[in-house]
Formats: sequence, C-alpha cells, structure tokens
Amino acid sequence: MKPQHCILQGAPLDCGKTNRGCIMGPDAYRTAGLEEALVSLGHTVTDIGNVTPRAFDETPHPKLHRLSETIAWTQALADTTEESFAKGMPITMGGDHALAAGTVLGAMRHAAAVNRPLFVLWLDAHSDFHTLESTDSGNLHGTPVAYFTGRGDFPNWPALPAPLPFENMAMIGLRSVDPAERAALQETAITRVDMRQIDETGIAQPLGAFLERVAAVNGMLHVSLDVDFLDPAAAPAVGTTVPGGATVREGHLVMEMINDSELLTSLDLVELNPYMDERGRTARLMVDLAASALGRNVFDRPTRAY
Ligand code: B3U
Ligand code: MN
Ligand code: MN
Repeated sequence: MKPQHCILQGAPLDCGKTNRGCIMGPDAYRTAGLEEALVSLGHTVTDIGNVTPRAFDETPHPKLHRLSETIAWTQALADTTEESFAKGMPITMGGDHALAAGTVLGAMRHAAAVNRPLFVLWLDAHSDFHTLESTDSGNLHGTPVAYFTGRGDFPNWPALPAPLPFENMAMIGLRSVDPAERAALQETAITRVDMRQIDETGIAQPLGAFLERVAAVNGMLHVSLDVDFLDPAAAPAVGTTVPGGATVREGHLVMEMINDSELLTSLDLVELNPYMDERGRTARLMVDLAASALGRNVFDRPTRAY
C-alpha cells in the first residue's frame, strides 16, 4: 500500500443493540495506538475526533431498538465519511455495526462523485441482512447490509444514490445467519463464504477471487471488520460471541492480501466492546489487523497482485 493520508473518525455509536459498551471503542483504539501504528508504516494521520449525531426524537419504537438515534447517526456518519474522502482514507473507529449504514452511504456518495464502482467486503460472523420487518431482535446492527443494498423499506433513512449491487459485495466468516436472512441471501448474488468453506479451501482462495473482480473494474473497496469475524478466544471483547471464528493468522492473511491488492479505500473497525476486553488484547489485535491492511509486513515481501 502506498503512503496514505488516513482520517481516523471516532463513531461511538452504541444504539445498534441492547447490550452496551461500544461507546468506549474509539478511545480504546486510540489507547491501543492505532494512530502511532499507521504513522510507523509511513502514513500520515489526522484524528478528527468523534462524530456526533444530530438531535433526534427519543420516543421509543415498539419493535426497533433506538431507531431514530440510529437514523441520526447514519446521516452524520455519511456526511463525515463523504468529507473525509476528500482528504484521504476514512478509517472509522466504532461503535457497533449499525455505523456501517452511514460509512457505506458516505463511500457510495464518493464513488458516485468520482464515477468508480464501490465494492464492500464484510468480515463478520453475521450477515447483518435483516430488514426492519424481518429482524426478530429489533437490533439495528443486524440491518445495515439490507439498507445499503436496497433490500426492504427503510422509511426516513437517508436516500441512497443507488443501491449497492449484490454482485459488489462479499461476506466472509459467516457462521450465525438467521433463517430469514439465509432465505433472502440465497436470492442474491452476494458472495457468501462461511467457516466451512474457509476450512475446506482456505480463506485466500475466495478472497483473492473477490479482490480480482474489484481490481478488474478499478473499484473502490470498503472493508467492514466486525470483531466477531475472529474467534472469541482471540478476540473476547464483543457483545455476542460466536465460537468457531477466524484465527489470528487468517485475520492477518486477509488484511495482508487487502494491502497487497492496493484496493482499500475505506475501513470500519466495529463491535469492539472494551468493557468485555481482557487487558486491552482485543483492541491491540484490531489495531494490528488494521496495520496489516495498511502495509505491516514482517519480511518486506514484494507486493503480490491478486
Ligand atoms: N442476526 C441477529 C444477531 C446479530 C446480528 N449481528 C450481530 N448479532 N452482532 C440479529 O439480532 O439480527
Ligand atoms: Mn456485524
Ligand atoms: Mn457480527
């Protein structure tokens, strides 16, 4: 990866689910040395501080947890992310995964302005593909992919320039997908890589194939890394732990391949719950993974093309 100007944006959004703690995420990344790690790799960094949502109506929705607050965050994060693209590479320090509704919308607006196709890589145990109707939990961190791919109705949410085409999206690490999500996903061209496929083929093969498709059309690549992509034994600081996740080595391999591809244009680090962490180890691992995506490489291997 060539030297970048990284724009760190804190998104202490904690409204996408009922258990709390992601509000502390941005400061945990700062404490774990994200900025210093990126500077040591030759990048320049501006930390613009934490985004704040505009005023919202606090009347509870009967089913959806903190709906108006999530909409307000989506607007604010889309605007800030779009502005950050004018200055460099937005790196969003979450915050729960509901924030990706805003960051992906910001990336979509930028992609439309520069006339490049946007691709999204979703590294997560979950598909986060519920509509507002299909969610059983009412937790909106389970819905951003449906929002930005234009599936289902999201009344009062910011309008999309155009929905993200299903073909431009890959989900890797899946192992907790609800029946309604599974049925809906099977109707789409979203690339879905579950843990079984990773065990059978390794993670490099499906990721390399996706990166090749992005490179072939000079696409922009937004990567959304959920802590629970990783196995909870390695990354315990997450609200809903799902056993059987990616290893530290698989996590680094994914990030190193992303670096080698030179395709990365924006990154989300989401679902870190520092309240659940063990002496900061998950925050440090997430910082190390971000560093791998931006060029950390033990033996100065030559960049490989995928
Ligand atoms: N699909 C479930 C669980 C879930 C989604 N994302 C997370 N958990 N982290 C739901 O509540 O929608
Ligand atoms: Mn998620
Ligand atoms: Mn998840």
